[in-house]
Amino acid sequence: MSSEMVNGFKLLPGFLDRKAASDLVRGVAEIVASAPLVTPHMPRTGKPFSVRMTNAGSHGWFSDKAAGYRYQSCHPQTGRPWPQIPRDILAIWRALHPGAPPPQCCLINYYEDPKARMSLHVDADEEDFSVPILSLSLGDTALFRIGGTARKDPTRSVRLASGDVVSLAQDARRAFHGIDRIYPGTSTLLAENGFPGGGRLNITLRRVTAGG
Ligand SMILES: O=C(O)CCC(=O)C(=O)O
Ligand SMILES: [Mn+2]
Repeated sequence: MSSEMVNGFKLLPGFLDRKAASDLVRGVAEIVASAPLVTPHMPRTGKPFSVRMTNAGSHGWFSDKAAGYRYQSCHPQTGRPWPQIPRDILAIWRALHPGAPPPQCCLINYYEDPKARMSLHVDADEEDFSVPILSLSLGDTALFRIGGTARKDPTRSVRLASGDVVSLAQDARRAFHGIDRIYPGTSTLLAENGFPGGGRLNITLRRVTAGG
């Protein structure tokens, strides 16, 4: 079914060149060394996510069976505060979202399992929807799907390759989206930069609290 792309969706193909992407992946490897990747679980059902996650920033997103979706200031296993958001990531945010308050959450999703995916959802745990979300794709290509602000709205699929950047503003900020699949072996970026299992990393930057 064809449909208009939801307003506020912006794709910047190849925004990050190989050098910038390699530097980012190495920065993520450093974050993972002090804040290990964790498997989140769905609220209530306790079903595990197929991606593993960690965070940088003052607000880390996490979910488990007992307490559900939330932001928290510390890593759920180590109890330590999340590492700071790397400067190169903050610079990308400033370049693409000039005038916006800085991101508080740098969520890192690791799609290592070739079958890893993320079901259709809205990023809705933030207080402020006026600030756009920025999403960086690194490593294997993924099939991203985005619809409208209602679950029944038609969706469009877009391939996100390594170095692609997506901004979700306006209606797209509240739109349903997800990752239907990754294409294993389409990039060597991760394997060459500290992630021997290869796969795909997604870095999602969000403003969490209102004001600022
Ligand atoms: O992996 C992606 O590109 C999407 C991630 C996402 O939607 C999220 O973490 O909320
Ligand atoms: Mn999302």
